[in-house]
Amino acid sequence: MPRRYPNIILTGTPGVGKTTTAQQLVELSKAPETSPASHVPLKHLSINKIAKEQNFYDSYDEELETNVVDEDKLLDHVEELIADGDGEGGWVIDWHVCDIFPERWADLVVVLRCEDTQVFYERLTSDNKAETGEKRGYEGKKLQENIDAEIFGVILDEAKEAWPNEGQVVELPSVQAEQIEENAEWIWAWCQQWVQDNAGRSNGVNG
Ligand code: DAT
Repeated sequence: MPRRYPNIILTGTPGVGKTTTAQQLVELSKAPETSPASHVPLKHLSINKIAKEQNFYDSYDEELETNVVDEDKLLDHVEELIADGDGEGGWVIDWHVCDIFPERWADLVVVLRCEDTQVFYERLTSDNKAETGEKRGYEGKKLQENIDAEIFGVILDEAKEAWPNEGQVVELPSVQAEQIEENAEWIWAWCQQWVQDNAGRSNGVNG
């Protein structure tokens, strides 16, 4: 059955602002001024959180100081989650990896970018993770690899390869604080438009 609400993958290098943006987006979708016609219930699906809670870790990469996720276990679990509620959609899937997800899971892939290297460096070394509030404190190889990945747009390339159709992948800048809200609003408007364009598909009405 077609989805009633769109699924979005929100991706980008760690520290670009995925969690903060996803949280704002979900808040926007709950705003009381939303009219019933434009009601799009969005749910934040943090893959980091799931991997941690379900302990989907395979091993630990000492060099990159990071847990390695068992992708098969993770995909099975997320597939079950998003099939819930008759697969009505409305999931905002937030992770720094996107190309392991099946193409059919997402109606839009948003890649957040922080192309100001100084700002990004400061975020990775000093900022707190929006997810847990803990210091990110990246250093050494982990810091360098993430900075390089952001400079070269690695995740954007991966997203474009996995979702090759025109308009499926959108790149949004996330350097300045006000861009968090602008991006959340842009995605929110896109969701409402999607629902309008797809109305009737899921209720048996054929135009
Ligand atoms: P991610 O989920 O991509 O790892 P995050 O949402 O945890 O990133 O954000 C990391 C930190 O950077 C957090 O302290 C909030 C801050 N931040 C994110 N996007 C920002 C932006 N556009 N401007 C200023 N600060 C931002």
